[in-house]
Amino acid sequence: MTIRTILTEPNKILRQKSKTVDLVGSEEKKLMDDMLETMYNAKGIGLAAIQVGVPKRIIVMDISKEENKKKPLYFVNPIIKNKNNEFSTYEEGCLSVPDQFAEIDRPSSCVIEYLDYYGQKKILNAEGLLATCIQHEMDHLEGILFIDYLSKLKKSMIIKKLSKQKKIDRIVV
Ligand code: GNR
Ligand code: NI
Repeated sequence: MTIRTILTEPNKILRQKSKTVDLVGSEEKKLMDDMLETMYNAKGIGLAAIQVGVPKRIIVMDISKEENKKKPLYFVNPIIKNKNNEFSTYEEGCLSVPDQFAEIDRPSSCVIEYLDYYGQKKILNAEGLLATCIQHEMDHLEGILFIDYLSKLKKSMIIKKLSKQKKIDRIVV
């Protein structure tokens, strides 16, 4: 397994729409293994393939709290079958928007149909943090970031900060 580089905003690749996976083969499994290791290494709870520059509809997640009881989840070609009319608010962050956090409203629960690591069709009824995270990840598949839900002013301030930080990193590294 290999830790891959996580792309950060501003980066046009993050705005690409990811493509449906035809078959969950060895290449996809290797990608999912790498994504999981990359996510754990970055202390994240979810990661979409586009965040490592691969425009495939693949997501890995692990919302388990205990370090020694890992519960990796793999989602290929996820589709939202149903979502609650009620919303809940979570303070969201994103590995592609480093050190920035904002309260975002999303449907409080949803039903997801997807293929698992073995290409088997599954249905998941998600609520709480799981529902929030899967919706955040599925936004990545459409090229959407959580900052897109903020006011134009807040969003532009965040992008400006991140661009400046990138310039500093370039000089230091
Ligand atoms: O690690 C992450 N934490 C998080 C917290 C609240 C809502 C969504 C997330 S996902 C994020 C990892 C990430 O950027 N996934 O795309
Ligand atoms: Ni994210």
